[in-house]
Amino acid sequence: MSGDGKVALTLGEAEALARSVLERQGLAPDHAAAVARTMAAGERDGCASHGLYRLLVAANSIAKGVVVPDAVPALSEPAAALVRVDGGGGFAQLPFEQGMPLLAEKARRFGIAALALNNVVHFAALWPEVEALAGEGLAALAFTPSHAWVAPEGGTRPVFGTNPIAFGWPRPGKPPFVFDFATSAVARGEIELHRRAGKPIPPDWGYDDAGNPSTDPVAVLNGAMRTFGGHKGSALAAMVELIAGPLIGDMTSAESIAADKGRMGSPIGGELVIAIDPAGFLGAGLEDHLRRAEAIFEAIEGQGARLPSARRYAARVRSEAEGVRIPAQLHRDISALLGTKDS
Ligand code: NDP
Ligand code: PYC
Repeated sequence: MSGDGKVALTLGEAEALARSVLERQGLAPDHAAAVARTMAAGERDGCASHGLYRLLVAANSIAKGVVVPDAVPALSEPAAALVRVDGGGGFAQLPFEQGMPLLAEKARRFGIAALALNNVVHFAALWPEVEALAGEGLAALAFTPSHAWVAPEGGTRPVFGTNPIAFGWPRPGKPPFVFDFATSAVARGEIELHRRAGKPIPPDWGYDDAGNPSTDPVAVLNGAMRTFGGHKGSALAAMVELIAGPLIGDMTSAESIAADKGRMGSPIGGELVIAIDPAGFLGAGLEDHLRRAEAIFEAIEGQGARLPSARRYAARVRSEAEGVRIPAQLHRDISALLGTKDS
């Protein structure tokens, strides 16, 4: 441990630690490997709320029987341009990895294709998925409901999940343009990190259970979170409920939290991923039009604003050179899951 209360890990150590913990908790090796990859990627890219911290969350979901630890994903093709992977109650990472190649192939064949993940448990960020698709030259969108923790604008009682929306856009010769954010003011994981650190939260993140704005993370976790951007985030959150819930035959956030039955597990339900091959519309004009798109990014960065994903990519470069540093208390809590003592 270093003087600043952090524990340093190489990226290899971070991923191996995650895999060992998950296997020790009873997750089948193929799931453990896929889940560990996404957690280590989150830590690497400076996304602490969806990095190694999620080992504590995943361990709880395994221990409480929320997730099926050895689920075998089942892939099907409901229509020519559609892929479905039934995750059998397991974590979402392996079903996504198994569905993505066929999704990409169909997007190239038809110009646009969609993947529904059903019956999965979701604790993760969505950017690894849209970034992977954009890395294949496809534009991609991903949506998933979560648990009903978020009040609609104008109300104070939870209806929506934190319902993230992610988008990826391929850039010639550059890492993809990616954004990924909750439709709540902030991801719930961020409030949980404030609770762990004993820090107050901004008053516009949520309400206590009496419907009053609160800076106490525990009060807001027990009350209701707020949407981002008022009625606009509220409408987007409703859209995510619909297109990644009933549209794909899966749960809403209210149904997910009811199915959880107080176990405090990660959300259960579905995810919708849409992939679009720019060549489908553009044909021979592909390169010219992708170049025009670059002008948008230049206009943003040219005035000193940053692109979403720029922070992550910079963190990635740093982590690849220096490894990552996690809070010592988090390292202790993770080590406890291995049944070992850290020093
Ligand atoms: P943020 O509010 O931090 O927003 C994240 C997005 O906005 C990122 O793409 C980020 O880019 C970009 N961004 C942030 N600041 C700026 C800026 N100043 N200029 C330009 N772009 C900016 O994230 P959230 O708290 O809303 O969500 C965090 C994560 O939580 C997401 O990855 C999401 O998928 C995950 N989540 C998962 C859920 C699930 O059910 N599975 C539910 C809710 C959230 P950068 O990364 O480069 O900073
Ligand atoms: O941080 O809101 C969140 C979240 C929910 C599920 C996974 N992350």
